[in-house]
This record gives sequence, structure tokens and C-alpha cells, in this order.
Amino acid sequence: MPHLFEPFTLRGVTLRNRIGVSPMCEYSAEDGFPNDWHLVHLGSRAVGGAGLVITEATAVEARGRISPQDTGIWSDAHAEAWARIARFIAAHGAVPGIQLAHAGRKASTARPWDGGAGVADEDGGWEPIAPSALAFADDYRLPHALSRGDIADIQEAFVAAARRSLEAGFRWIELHAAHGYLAHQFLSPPANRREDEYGGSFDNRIRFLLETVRAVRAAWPEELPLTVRLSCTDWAEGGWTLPESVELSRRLKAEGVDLIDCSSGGAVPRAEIPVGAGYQVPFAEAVRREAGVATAAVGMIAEPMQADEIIRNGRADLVFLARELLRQPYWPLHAARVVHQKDRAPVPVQYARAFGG
Ligand code: 531
Repeated sequence: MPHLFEPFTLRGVTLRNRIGVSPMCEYSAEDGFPNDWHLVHLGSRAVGGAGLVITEATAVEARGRISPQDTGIWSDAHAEAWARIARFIAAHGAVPGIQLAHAGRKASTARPWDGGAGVADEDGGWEPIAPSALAFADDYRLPHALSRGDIADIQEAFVAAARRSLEAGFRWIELHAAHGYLAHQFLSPPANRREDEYGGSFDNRIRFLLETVRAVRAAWPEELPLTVRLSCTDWAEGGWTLPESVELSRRLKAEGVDLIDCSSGGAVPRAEIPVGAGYQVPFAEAVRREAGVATAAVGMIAEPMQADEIIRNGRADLVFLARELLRQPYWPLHAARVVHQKDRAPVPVQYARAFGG
């Protein structure tokens, strides 16, 4: 069985180890442009030894931002700003990945440190769009329901964003279909009340994501991985379920998706989630085993031995870390020693003196 520091290959891309930097919103962009903060934030985690560094949720159109301070890639100028960051990540041995996203009805909200509620037009907000005209919660804005034409336009925006991601130097795409954002809103019955071919039955609710994947796959090079983040359960009565995630993963695999990043929650407010060490790992395990597709495990993974165990026991192909990498950008360099793989620690030459080199 492979371990945490074994390389991992998907299509023509090889990661130096099984550690990925999970997408993390920084709420620090202006007009969607990543800046020096994003360069240092993502760059230091590449220097820190991760095999894969994925950007925060990056909007495919301005309306798709969670907050006015989110990053985007809806113009060539945005792609140019990303290129410097992707280049730095790659120069330090990590594969640069981008999470392409649309927030749907969870768009136009304030940054968490400003309370997170809906932002009005006069304060720089906008009217969100969604499968159905249902607000996520009382303090969120009411979205307007997408027409068929709007749906096609958004899918085209995903394709254009994928093309720009390639131009910018990214080598890995994660489509965000989790955490209650647009694609997940189509999947989840509490958010999707449509009566056309995009709502109702399972086949109808997965249609938006499958069509988007098909279009992006056709525009994204054959030799590069296309991956999807799912919320494997809504943790809610009447919501999206794990068996649905397994079946969707099979269909996504058939469309050329290479890996499912297995998260959960976010479609409905106030869900009761049993958060604890590795609580989402069983989802990565089930999808990997039952859909026969590679998976990433994410959520409350912080200890090197815990991460190594997940890989060694074939519970997931990759582990994605978020908060622990905020605390310790160089976590992979330390983790290599803890799991007895000191010789595989991806230590930058500049730092060799600190790591016994
Ligand atoms: C936290 C979150 C996790 C799981 C369900 C809902 C929310 N994150 C999600 C982030 C944005 C900030 C909060 C994204 O997925 C973009």
C-alpha cells in the first residue's frame, strides 16, 4: 500500500506526495484579482512541501463570488494575475490547482469577520441567482431563479474559466459542487424546486453538474486532471445523501472526472454535523470503494500519523488539509519525519540546514 509520501499520478500529472492544500477562502481580493496576499499564502504552502496547492473558490463570473472580496477568473486580466502565483507554486515543486466556483444563492455575503450576512446593492452586493428563488437563510439575499438560457451562460462561463486556468498555468481543476454553492444547489432537493429537466428526479438534479463537467472536460487537455468536490451528504432529512453521491461519482467518472474530493454539508443552515477527527473520511472511503474512482479525504485531518493511516489503508488517494496548514505551512516537512519518511521530505535547498541536510 502507498503511504503519505509516495507520489501520485493522475493522467499526465504526478504529485510528489499525497498532501493537498485544500481550497481556503481568504476574502482578500479586489474586483476578483488575486494579489500579493494570495501569492504568499499559496506560495508558502508550496515551499512547505505540499504536493498539490489548490486556490480558494475562484468565481467563474462576478455574480458567483461568495463575497465582494473573493477571487475570480472571469477575464484574461484575472488569468494574468493568477499566472504569477501558479508559476511560483510550480517552481517550488507543487502542482498548481484551481477551484472553479459559482456561489449561486450563497453569493453576495459579507466576509466572516464582517458578520457573513447578505450584502445590499448599495454596499457593493448584487442579486444572486439560483436553481429556485429560495433564500439560503433569513439573513441571505433572495436569488432569482435561472432560466434555461442563464444556465447555458453559466456553463459557458465555467468553460471559459477552464481555458483561462490553463493559460494561467494551472494543471489541475477542481469544480466546486459542494458546501451549498450553485452546483450543489441543483443536487439538493431543499434548494432545488425546479419543475423542468433540471429539478425533481435524481437524473434531473445531477444534469447541471454533468453537463458542466462534459463541457469543461472537452475544453481541458486530455493529459490534465479534472476533479470535483462534492458534499457527500447534507446531514439533513430530505437532503442529498451518500448513496446519491456514490451514484453521481460513477456518472462523473464516466464523463472523465479523475477524482472526487469528499466533503459534506452546506446546503441547509443549522444541520447537525458530528464534527470530529477525520469525520468525513468514511465518505472518501465509500466513494472510492463503491464508485471505483480516486478520492481525496478532507476535514479535521491534522496529525501526520492520521493522514498516513488514511493513505496506507486505502481509505483515500489524497488527503487535503486546510486549518492545520494555516497553523503550520511547513506541516509536510515535519510530517515526513513523524511518519518515518525523512528522506522524502520535500525540503527546499534554502532550508536544508534546518532539516538535517
Ligand atoms: C466552510 C463550509 C464547510 C462545509 C459546508 C459549508 C461551509 N467554508 C466553505 C468555503 C467557504 C467558507 C466556509 C467554500 O467551500 C468556498
